[in-house]
Amino acid sequence: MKSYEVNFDGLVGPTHNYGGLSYGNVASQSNSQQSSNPKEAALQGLAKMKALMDMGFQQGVLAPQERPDVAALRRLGFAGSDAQVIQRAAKEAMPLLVASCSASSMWVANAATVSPSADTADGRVHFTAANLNCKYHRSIEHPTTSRVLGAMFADQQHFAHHAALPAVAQFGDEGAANHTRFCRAYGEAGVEFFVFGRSAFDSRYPSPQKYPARQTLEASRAVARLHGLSEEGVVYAQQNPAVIDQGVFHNDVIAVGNGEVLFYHEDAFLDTDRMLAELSSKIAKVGGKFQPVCVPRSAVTVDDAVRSYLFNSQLLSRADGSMLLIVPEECRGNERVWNYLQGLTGSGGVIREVKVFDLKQSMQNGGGPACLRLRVALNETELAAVNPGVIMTAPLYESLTQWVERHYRDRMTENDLADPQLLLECRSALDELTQILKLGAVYPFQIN
Ligand code: SUG
Repeated sequence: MKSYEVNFDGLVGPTHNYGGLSYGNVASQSNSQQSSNPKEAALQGLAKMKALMDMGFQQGVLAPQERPDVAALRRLGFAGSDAQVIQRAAKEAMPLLVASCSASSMWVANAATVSPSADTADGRVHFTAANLNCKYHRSIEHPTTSRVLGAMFADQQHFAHHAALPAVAQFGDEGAANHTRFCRAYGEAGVEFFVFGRSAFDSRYPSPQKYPARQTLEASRAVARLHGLSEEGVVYAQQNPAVIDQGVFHNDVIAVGNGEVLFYHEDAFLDTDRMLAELSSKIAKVGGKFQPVCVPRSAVTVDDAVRSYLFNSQLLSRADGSMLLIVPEECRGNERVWNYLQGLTGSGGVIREVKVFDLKQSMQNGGGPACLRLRVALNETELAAVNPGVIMTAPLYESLTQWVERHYRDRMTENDLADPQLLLECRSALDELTQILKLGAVYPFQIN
């Protein structure tokens, strides 16, 4: 049976703004309070989805969330009508209003961890929504994420959904951004690679000194258990705490894998040799030949990687077995990175081509091509069981583009977030979106 990697990209929501909310994420910190352009952000994302679809890749779309999140503000004690809740929060606690307006759900690599059916004990595709518990503005995403994923992958014969892990730092879980799967073919058993930043219960693992390590070993192990993965099909590795302290807040800022290939920076991991040996032997057991591609620090520094987002790229398999790397424009702007990429694609290795995309609006908050997509490996039968409303087609691209043109503002600052009119605009846009994507009622304003 045929199988595919389907990339579901997060559609940027109408409140996209630069709130400076993510300590440890260099771009979010340095662009704090700049004015954003939600319309451009959404169109940049849609252009990437369309381009990948046109290249013959399977492409889907994941809906944004209801923002401002008035219900979250009510839980923090702001009362009255919806407009009053927003006005009171703006007056008394602007940072909380900003957090409740973040369009951060666009980075769907953090929406969930997904294990394909070939790896799981019950033969279903498993999803665990990420609790994103390290940052308040992201911790409020998972209930709606679960409803949206449930509406996209509704067929219980093929899809199993797990609620987010307990919402405490000891189980901090950031989803697929710290998870990679290696396999020979998408429909065959693979090896799932979980990268954690610290251990909550075992002091033998070092922690970063400056910035938070968002993913714990205990969270990764819990997800592997929930998904019914076998010991032989899993490898755990620790991120180098020193790179977390340089702004590598997720593993997908310093490594990306696909098929039998791991493209990573020399400084990405602790105990790299042991990790490579374990990956190699476990991948061999499922019939594959592991191909690590290490980028030396002498060619690209960690700082170059953080600024250019070289590793936050999409590594895609082409029909002839070679691979294509989708990188952000910022890679072309960095001479060392761009030279490295020219050498890489010209070397006759597995990565043959690089394609560049302008995702500046998302990049300025620390979200590159890989952050914007959730990978779901599906066989033909499972793909047919996905809600067809969320699979990208030329007509869907047209209607989403027109929907963005109709509903989105082209400028957003902190003052705009305090405008109660914005809430009404967002709700009417999202109401229409659920009809376009055939999701049914998934937003709090539609179900309460
Ligand atoms: O969680 N930025 C996101 C970026 C997530 C990137 N995802 C992956 N690497 N997979 C984060 O730090 C910034 C929001 C703001 O500051 O307005 C933000 O949430």
